[in-house]
Amino acid sequence: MKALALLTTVPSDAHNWNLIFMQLLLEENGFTVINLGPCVPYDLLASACLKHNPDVVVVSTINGHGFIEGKALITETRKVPGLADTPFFIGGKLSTDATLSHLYAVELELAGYRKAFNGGDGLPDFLQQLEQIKSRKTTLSVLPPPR
Ligand code: B12
Repeated sequence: MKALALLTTVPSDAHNWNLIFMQLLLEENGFTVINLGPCVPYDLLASACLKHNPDVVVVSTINGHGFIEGKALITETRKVPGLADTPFFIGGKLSTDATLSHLYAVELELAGYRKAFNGGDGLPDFLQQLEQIKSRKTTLSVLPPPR
């Protein structure tokens, strides 16, 4: 069975070509994708995670509010029982100040993202992370069920 990626963005972000790009990238790299579309409220994301139990959650945001709402997103979602360990990644244009975005990325990782990326430069690293998610799923699926 393919690994499942839940693709989302922050509540204020109305852009969607970035989401289409990420959906195609994830699909080309062997994932089934549920794309929640633009302007996703935190509670909708949490309920989608509980319903679909994704192997990874990918947040793509480019309107410049990612460093604020992305932090609120991970803080809110981590409070939900059952969602403490799901790997979350965030990327795009995290703020309107490109010179500060790498610092915001560190802040987002401290808040709970496995990794935060700025722009397209992080894509090779991101793809490596996806490989790890896929191989973990393969390993788990061949292990015998717990007694
Ligand atoms: C098209 C566009 C729009 C369209 C959106 C149409 C649509 N259906 O999506 C419209 C006109 C509606 C629009 C509106 C607005 N926009 Co606009 N928009 C753009 C524009 C020109 C292109 C965005 C795009 O589609 N890119 C194509 C995708 C494929 O590329 P990408 O998003 O950059 O994604 C790449 C990387 O960021 C990365 N990536 C993305 N997500 C992720 C996730 C992960 C995990 C990883 C690893 C990588 C990654 O990979 C992708 C490929 O390299 C950009 C400027 C630009 N040239 O980028 C401005 C831009 C994003 N918009 C901007 C703004 C400010 C707005 C508005 C607020 C304007 C306004 N005052 O109303 C509104 C937003 C409203 C809202 N609530 O969000 C700013 C954001 C500011 C910032 N971050 O610095 C930009 C950068 C323009 C600018 N230079 O000021 N916009």
